[in-house]
Order: sequence, then structure tokens, then C-alpha cells
Amino acid sequence: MQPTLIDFNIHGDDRGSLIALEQHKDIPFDVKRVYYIFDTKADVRRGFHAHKHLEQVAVCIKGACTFKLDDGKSQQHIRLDTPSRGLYIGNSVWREMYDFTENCVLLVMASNLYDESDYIRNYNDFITQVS
Ligand code: T46
Repeated sequence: MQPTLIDFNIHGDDRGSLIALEQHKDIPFDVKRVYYIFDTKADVRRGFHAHKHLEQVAVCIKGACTFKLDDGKSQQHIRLDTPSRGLYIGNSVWREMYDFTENCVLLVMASNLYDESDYIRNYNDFITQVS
């Protein structure tokens, strides 16, 4: 499945807003792990890897950042700047994150537990594997 933006339903009322995310309803896989990235220093780029199997949905629940996604054939840059929109990233997609705002909190839901052997951290290896 290609990288896709997912709009979440906002339960808003006069008290404010609430978003609930459920596996196989809002998130297209079993959610086995959640992590979040925050306090990212100015001008830092993170990521620089692809995953062999992992699927993820990333959402900026505060602030904003940009994903560069590369499937080996084409690249796209996607700005996440609202808690009501998530970015689905499947396997075999090289990703880099940059232009974090100072207050950015990037929440990521993942289809599996942390496993370093699922990472492809060398770009040439990635290109070889997707070619
Ligand atoms: C991804 C992008 C969007 C853990 O111990 N458990 C975890 O679940 C994760 C995600 C990381 N770590 C450790 C491994 C490293 O020592 O935390 C440290 C930082 O991880 P990493 O350098 O991989 O972080 P990013 O921001 O480059 O990438 C992360 C995810 O690892 C990755 O799956 O797709 O965010």
C-alpha cells in the first residue's frame, strides 16, 4: 500500500476536541507499539531508513514536521501539521523527517514491536532491495 494520508474523525464540542484511534478502523493494522518523538533540536533530520515489514501511522499531535518518502522510484514530501491527519507508511519506503517545529510531538503507531533487524539503514542496500 502506498503512503496515504488518513483523516481522523474529531469529536468536538464546546469543551474542545477529542480524537480516538482504533485498530482496523482508523489504523489499518494491529497496533502493537506506540512511540513519540519530541524535543527535536532545530535543523535536525531523523529517520534515514526503511523497514522490511513494519507498517506505521504517524501523526503530529502538536506542532509540525515534514516527511520525505522515497520508494526507490519517486520521492514525495508531506507536511504533517494537524492532530486530525495521520500518514500511513508501509514497508519498503525510505523515510526522513525534517523541519520540526520547536513544539512538535510526533506520535507513531506501529504494527510490530521494536526490532532493529527490520531496519534497512543503508540507502544503497534499500535501492538494491526495491529494484
Ligand atoms: C521510523 C521513524 C518515523 C527503541 O528502543 N524502541 C523503539 O520503538 C524505537 C522507535 C526506537 N528505539 C530506540 C532506537 C534508538 O536507539 O530509540 C533510538 C532512536 O531511534 P531511531 O534512531 O530509529 O529514531 P528515528 O527518529 O530515526 O526513527 C523512528 C523509528 O525508529 C522508525 O521506525 O519509522 O521514527
